[in-house]
Amino acid sequence: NNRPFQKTTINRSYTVDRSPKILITGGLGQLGTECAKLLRKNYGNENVILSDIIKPTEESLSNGPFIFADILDFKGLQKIVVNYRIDWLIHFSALLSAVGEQNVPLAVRVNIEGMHNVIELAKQYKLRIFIPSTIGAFGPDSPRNPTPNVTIQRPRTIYGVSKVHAELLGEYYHHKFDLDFRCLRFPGVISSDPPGGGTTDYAVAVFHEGLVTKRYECYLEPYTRLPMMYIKDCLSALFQFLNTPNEKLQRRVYNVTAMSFTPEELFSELKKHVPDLKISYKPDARQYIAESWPQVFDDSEARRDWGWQHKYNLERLVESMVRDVKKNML
Ligand code: AKB
Repeated sequence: NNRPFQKTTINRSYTVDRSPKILITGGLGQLGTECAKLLRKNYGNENVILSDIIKPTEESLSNGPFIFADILDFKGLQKIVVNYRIDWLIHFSALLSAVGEQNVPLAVRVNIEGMHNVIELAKQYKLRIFIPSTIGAFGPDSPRNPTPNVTIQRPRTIYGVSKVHAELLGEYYHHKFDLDFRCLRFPGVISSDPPGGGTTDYAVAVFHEGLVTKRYECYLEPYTRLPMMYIKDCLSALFQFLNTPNEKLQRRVYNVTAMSFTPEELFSELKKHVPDLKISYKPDARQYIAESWPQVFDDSEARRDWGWQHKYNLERLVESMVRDVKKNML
């Protein structure tokens, strides 16, 4: 292993001459596998444990440990933290916005009860804990263009409500118990791994369906502007933020983004690569969700406090996605 020797601040109280041991929950969702790859490159394969309750693919098993972990089972989580000597927890398990509306009781269990378990676990074992939040943590009363870091948050989805709850509980545990809670509000993330159940997913699905069938029926209106970012930017924000010393953080929850576009703007960029692509529009309930969310996300505080910078604009994003999806199709 040719990783540089690292001095790592494991939590506020101690710095050790070893890599942190990291557990990723909900590891088989949109971000987990790629996130594990990035962290393993930096901290070593054996130090990053991917977990989920669903069966892994060959790829998810390919470069490091994968284990079963149910976020609703507190004792099971304790066992993992102790047995693997976990230092950092990255908590991806969640039902996204559209699918959450279809099964509210399940979203309450996974997004709220599950989060209660991991945050309590992090407090008990003094873990650094990262929980992603989202543009979905805002609602129709929030300013939409731009949406600043601190403003009114009255979301109208259970997903949004659960994320505001996570933000507030994390901040509270930080102030009350000194928990090293960190949270980024992500926009729609675009990756070649399919997401599932989100409102921004059209911007992923169009690549998968469009490149194969040359057709795509969009469930949002052509003019619906939403903040977005390419997965590489999303994961580098996460990595950089996780490694920012506590003294630099002015807050525990930051907006991050890269760009904002409408379906129409994305499709016209994609048509440069797929000229015979046929688009039609059939808006559904997800339109109402999208219309209550930010159009332009103000992430100036993340840029100022810990140097966040995105690399991918719309043109580079489309170029990379076409390449990634074609590679996966072969
Ligand atoms: C969703 O659309 O639900 C997610 C998100 C923006 O958090 N992709």
